[in-house]
Amino acid sequence: MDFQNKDNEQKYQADVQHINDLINGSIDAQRYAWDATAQQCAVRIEQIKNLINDKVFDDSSEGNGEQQDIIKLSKDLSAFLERCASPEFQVALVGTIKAGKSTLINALLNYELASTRVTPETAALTKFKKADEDFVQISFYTDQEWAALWKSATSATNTVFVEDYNKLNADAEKSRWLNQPTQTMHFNDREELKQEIERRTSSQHPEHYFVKEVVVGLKDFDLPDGVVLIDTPGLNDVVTFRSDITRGYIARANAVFMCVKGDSLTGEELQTLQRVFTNTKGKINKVYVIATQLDTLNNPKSDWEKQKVEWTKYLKGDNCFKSEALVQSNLVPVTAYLFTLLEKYKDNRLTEDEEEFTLRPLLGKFRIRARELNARFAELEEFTNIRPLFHKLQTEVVAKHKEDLIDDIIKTYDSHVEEIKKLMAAKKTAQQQLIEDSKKSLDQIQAERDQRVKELEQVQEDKRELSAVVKQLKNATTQRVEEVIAAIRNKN
Ligand SMILES: Nc1nc2c(ncn2[C@@H]2O[C@H](COP(=O)(O)OP(=O)(O)OP(=O)(O)O)[C@@H](O)[C@H]2O)c(=O)[nH]1
Ligand SMILES: [Mg+2]
Repeated sequence: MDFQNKDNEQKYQADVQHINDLINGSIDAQRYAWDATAQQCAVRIEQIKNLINDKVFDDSSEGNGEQQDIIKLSKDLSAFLERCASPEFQVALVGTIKAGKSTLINALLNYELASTRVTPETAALTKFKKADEDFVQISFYTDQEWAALWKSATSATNTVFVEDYNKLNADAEKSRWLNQPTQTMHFNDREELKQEIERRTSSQHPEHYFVKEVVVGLKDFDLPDGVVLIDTPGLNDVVTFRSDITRGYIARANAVFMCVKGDSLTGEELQTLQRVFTNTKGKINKVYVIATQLDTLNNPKSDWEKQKVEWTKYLKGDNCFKSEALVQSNLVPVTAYLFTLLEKYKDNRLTEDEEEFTLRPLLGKFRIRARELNARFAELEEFTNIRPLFHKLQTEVVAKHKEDLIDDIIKTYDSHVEEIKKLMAAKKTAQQQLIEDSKKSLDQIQAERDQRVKELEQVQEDKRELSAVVKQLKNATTQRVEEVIAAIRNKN
């Protein structure tokens, strides 16, 4: 571009340099160093995000509607970068209220960390993962999120949420917790850690209403780094705001364990199953239907065999697994509570009461007398099926977790690149128009030039030119984004 005003030319050059700095500047590629492909994708996206977030790209003064799209895109790109920086392979345990999700998590962790109860219990999403030391991290709702949750709770036909909230006098606690920054507590003692989780997630405590998410880091978590087990509130939670969060996790999860009580594939369960399959399109083989609490059947072994035939008829259908073979491998029966009792018995951690009134009556279901327990321990443990499920989790579900994560990152990256390309094409057309317009105006001003006083003429000329410079600059920015995209294409 030819400049008549030296200052304008300098400004233009400085801004072009600024754009180049944004692209080549201070990106911390080490954040994404866990994998070379993820790093490449993340650095490219971060370059583009820096460009589109910069003030030279801001069209708001022109009232351009595309600015909203840019803001949304920028948010999506930030979320993508977060995923690239701390990748999580999520295994979500979902199901209706009281399906036994938390009890199953405890059996898989081999420690009763998630709180379980006969009444609706898990209110906040709880994530378990491997860490260098045991910790609990609590995040709280913001005012805005709370307003949305409260609206959802008060508009629900079922009033139980509001009644319980009032009963626990939770409103008096509200200001203490909303908007609080995330808190992290480290523990040396497992029981203390357990109490902390209970205090924050159990429906018995008023503050649980304001807890958005709990992350539990465990030293002896027996799954690879990056794998996260997620305990979720029931999908039939009366507050749709909360069940919607769980639904979001189903869509995002890398694998879903859908817990269904072994004695009840009822209408509600079927409906919930349906929703899970709808939300996990394309990942059917990563859905596991876990039949829970088999010991509650009158005759656990033979009753389950009969139930299984019935369940299979439904699950092999087009709305679910679409194949009987997949049902055979992905329908897994468990008895998590019995497993935990047996583990405690083996390690002498059962109280006398638990042994007498909880374990013994259960043995009756299997026609095992108390004195036969040691001899038939292995048979009972085998029936709980927890170890085979854990083995499946290790070998089938998370064995290729890194590859799956990268696959996911590449797919998301490609879809973002498509989105960026579309937005840039629209923007470029608009900018070309603006440049043409500003040149046309310049000619008009020149035609009137002779009629005006010389200095005034010069001032207006400079102003026009400056305007053209700004437009040109925006064009240059778009051009650079396109160049980055072209580089991406070459990479592919
Ligand atoms: N007998 C028996 N009881 C079980 C089993 N699993 C869970 N329970 C009981 O069922 C009740 C509900 O279990 P939870 O694990 O809290 O169920 P949940 O799905 O996490 O429930 P919410 O968090 O409220 O949705 C508790 O009283 C458990 O002790 C099992 O395998 N056998
Ligand atoms: Mg629970």
